[in-house]
Amino acid sequence: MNLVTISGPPSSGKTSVILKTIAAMTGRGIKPAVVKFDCLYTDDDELYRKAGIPVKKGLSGSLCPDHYFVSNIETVVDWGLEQEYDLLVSESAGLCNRCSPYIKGIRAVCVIDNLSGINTPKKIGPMLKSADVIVITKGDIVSQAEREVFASRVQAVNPRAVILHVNGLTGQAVMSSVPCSTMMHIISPPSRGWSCVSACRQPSAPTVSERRGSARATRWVM
Ligand SMILES: Nc1nc2c(ncn2[C@@H]2O[C@H](COP(=O)(O)OP(=O)(O)OP(=O)(O)O)[C@@H](O)[C@H]2O)c(=O)[nH]1
Ligand SMILES: [Mg+2]
Repeated sequence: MNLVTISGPPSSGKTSVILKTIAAMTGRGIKPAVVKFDCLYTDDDELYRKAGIPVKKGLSGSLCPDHYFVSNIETVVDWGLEQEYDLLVSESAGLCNRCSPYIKGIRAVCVIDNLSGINTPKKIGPMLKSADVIVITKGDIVSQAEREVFASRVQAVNPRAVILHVNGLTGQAVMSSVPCSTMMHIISPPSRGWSCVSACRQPSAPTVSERRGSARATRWVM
C-alpha cells in the first residue's frame, strides 16, 4: 500500500484535488481509501463516501491536529493494510502552522491556493517548507501575472519542491513545470509501474510496509 500525505490550509482545494485524482484512476485496478484529519469539524467524509471511496475521519478537538495525526496514523495504516487498499491518502487541514502532518520517507503534498495571499507561503511553515510536491489551485480565478508571482513566492519558501498548478474543479493540471499532466502521477502506487515520480525528480516513495517503524498509535477517534 502506498501512503500519501496531503495537507494545506482550510478550503485550499485538497478534497477537490484528491477526488479528481482518484476519479482519474478509475479502471486501473487501484483500490484507494482516504483518511481525513481535521480539528473541529469536517463533512469531507460524506463527499468521499458519495464518490464511493472508503473513508475514516478523525477530529483532534483541543489537541494540536498534527500531533493528533502522529498519534493516530499508524492505526489508520493498519486499517488500510487489513483492507488491502493500494493507496491510502491522508488529508489534513493545516491548522497548526508550527508542525506538519508529514512522515519521513512518505510523499508529502501541500495544497495551497492562489487566493490565499502572497505572504501565506511564508506563514504556513513546515507544511509548505518540507513538502515534496506543492499543488497550487484556483489559478482559474486569478490573472497569469498573479499566478506567476504567487508561484515564485511558493518556490522561494521551498526551492526543492515540484510545483503543480491544478484546477480543483476540473482536475486539469496547467502550467506544470514537470512532465506530469495530473496529480495521479504523483500519488499513484509505484508498484503499478506507471508513476512518473522519477520524472518529477522525486525519489520513489517507499510503500507503507517498508516504512513501518516500532512506534504504535495511541488514540483514534472516528
Ligand atoms: N475556482 C476554483 N475553485 C476551486 C478550485 N479548487 C477547489 N475549489 C473550490 O474551493 C472550495 C474548497 O475546496 P475543498 O476541496 O473543499 O477544499 P479543502 O482544502 O478540502 O477544504 P477543507 O478540507 O475544508 O480544509 C470548494 O468550493 C471548491 O469547489 C479551483 O481550482 N478553482
Ligand atoms: Mg477537504
